[in-house]
Amino acid sequence: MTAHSPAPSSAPKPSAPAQAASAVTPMGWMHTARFLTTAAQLHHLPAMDTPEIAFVGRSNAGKSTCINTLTQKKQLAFASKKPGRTQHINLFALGKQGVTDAVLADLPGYGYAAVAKMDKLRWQQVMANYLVSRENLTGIVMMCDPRHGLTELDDILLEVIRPRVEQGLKFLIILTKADKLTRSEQAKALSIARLQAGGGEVKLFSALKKQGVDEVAQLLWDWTHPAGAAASAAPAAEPPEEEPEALDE
Ligand SMILES: Nc1nc2c(ncn2[C@@H]2O[C@H](COP(=O)(O)OP(=O)(O)OP(=O)(O)O)[C@@H](O)[C@H]2O)c(=O)[nH]1
Ligand SMILES: [Mg+2]
Repeated sequence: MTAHSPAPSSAPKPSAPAQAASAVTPMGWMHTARFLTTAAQLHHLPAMDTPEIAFVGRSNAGKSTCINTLTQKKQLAFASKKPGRTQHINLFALGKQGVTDAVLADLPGYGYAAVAKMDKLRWQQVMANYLVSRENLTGIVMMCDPRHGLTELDDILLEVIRPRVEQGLKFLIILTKADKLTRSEQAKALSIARLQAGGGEVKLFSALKKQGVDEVAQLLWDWTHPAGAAASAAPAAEPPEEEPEALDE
């Protein structure tokens, strides 16, 4: 594994002018998402100074689906019923063309039993290096299926990122597939995850019911536009809605 520079002591600042970002609501901003690049290895990722938000979590937790739901583009990130669908770090740009003001990173999931041991180790190393050394990383969204709760691998990841979270890296746990839980199960899952999140944010989310979509979009906007966070009251620029994608029954 190649060596990487140490983590920066503070999160990067948004590079685009605040007034460019203020033209849309968080949801309208999400809908500007477009594919940027894909990389199998860390050193293939372009160095950027734009705030980046990484989606991490167990295989099949719903990371790619969450990105597609937030951006309202059903085939932006590859989602699949088969675990292990995402095998590269895929980057998506947000903001108007030419004024990218944030990047979403869809990462391969971990904990998928059918992956060969060497591939697992290689991938864990790539991901740990990414999380520790990606300089423009501003926030981490950990996707967790509340029916399984946080697993041992999630705990290891939390340990890896803890120093950066203590230095100001934003952190959110999304409890996915909330449509599979009753209201009381949702409330219980939320309180358990809040205890495990150590003061970090936790939100329920369902791609099927579009639950939590606005809240997550708002939070990611706030993370990447600290100075312009109030601008979300401005009129929305929303593209037409797409057909829903096939979700787990
Ligand atoms: N019912 C329901 N199914 C969902 C939801 N989100 C994702 N799914 C389904 O869960 C499966 C896995 O979704 P993905 O988005 O591919 O999961 P992933 O975390 O990207 O998986 P890897 O790329 O393997 O790490 C797919 O069949 C999705 O349709 C949800 O909110 N509700
Ligand atoms: Mg995926």
